[in-house]
Amino acid sequence: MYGGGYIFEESKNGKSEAEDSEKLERFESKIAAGEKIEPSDWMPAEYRKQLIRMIEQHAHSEIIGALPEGTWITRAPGFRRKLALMAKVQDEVGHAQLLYSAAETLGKPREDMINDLITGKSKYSNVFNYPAVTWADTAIIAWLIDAGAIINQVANSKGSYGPYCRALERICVEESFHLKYGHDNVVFLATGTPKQRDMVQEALIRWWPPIMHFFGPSDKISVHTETLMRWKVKMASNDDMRQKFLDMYVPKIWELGLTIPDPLLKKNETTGQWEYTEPDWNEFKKVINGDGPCNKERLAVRRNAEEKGEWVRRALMRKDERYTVPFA
Ligand code: BYC
Repeated sequence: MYGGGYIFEESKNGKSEAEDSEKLERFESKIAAGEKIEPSDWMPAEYRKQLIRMIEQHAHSEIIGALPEGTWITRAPGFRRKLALMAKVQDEVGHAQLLYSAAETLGKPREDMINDLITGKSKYSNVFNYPAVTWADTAIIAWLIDAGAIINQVANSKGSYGPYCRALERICVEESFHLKYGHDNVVFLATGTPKQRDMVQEALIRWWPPIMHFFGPSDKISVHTETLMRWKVKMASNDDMRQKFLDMYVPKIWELGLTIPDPLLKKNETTGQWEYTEPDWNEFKKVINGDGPCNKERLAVRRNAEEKGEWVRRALMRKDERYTVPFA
């Protein structure tokens, strides 16, 4: 059972509320002590449900996230850029595999997760529903979206669920390479010809609003933050992660002489907080609910991959006599 709405996992098995409360207390004190929860440990059904939702969405984001950059492999400027981009895209798909495995430890089969992705039931990161119009868009994705992802993942790798934290640690190491690759690309363009500079500036203008959305809705309207932070699944709120990103990357962007398309963006030296134009949360909701510029295209590609790859899965799972190796 992975999707039940029960507060106490074992209430269905005839355990008394008192026993459940004891288990909940033990579970919460373990988390408070900084210990990891492992798949075979008792956990409240709501914790399981929230983890599946979040890890699954994260896995989908990696696999769909490979697509905007992936479309540039054939058009990368030069052999070295092509090799690096191929390796990055391959890494992102590998991250999805790690994350699907982590989510599977909570009881949801991978087939169900993929099915929920391609039927539009599950969400994935808003940012991947926008097109990579020019090569410079791939540079901005690799630098700034990977930077945002690292801020989120480094924090959450210190969280409470063992398999997710271990997957995040490994992912962060690879993401750091992606970030360096992205930064190198952006610096190259920003210090290049006027045309290259314009390209990267235009890409930054296109990607800034989705990047501000990337960290999730503001704390005032976030639905899950309170529960997730109480159980140390999320180690920082959406606004705190957004602030950290602005703190680390706005100076680096300005250093390159690029303009961020937000006239209100500035650090309030008294509060130490960045002030910015409130992101358009209606646009965000539209995009995460299937109505962004590329949602249909992204899911169509995934659906096609599922259909075309079915024979490979059948062969590997030895479900189809026609494709099994006779003497294996
Ligand atoms: N996009 O209550 P809230 C990568 C949804 S990939 C879409 O604040 P929560 C990369 C949220 O799911 C790495 N939906 O939620 C790959 C919820 O909807 P439901 C991507 C979003 O969970 C390839 C509703 O809004 N990183 O780096 O507390 C190439 C209310 O939100 C988004 C992850 O996936 C969003 N941005 O916090 C390059 C990190 N934000 O489920 C790079 C893992 C919110 O109630 N996820 N929603 O229908 C998280 O850390 C958290 O889920 C979030 C949101 C911080 C994103």
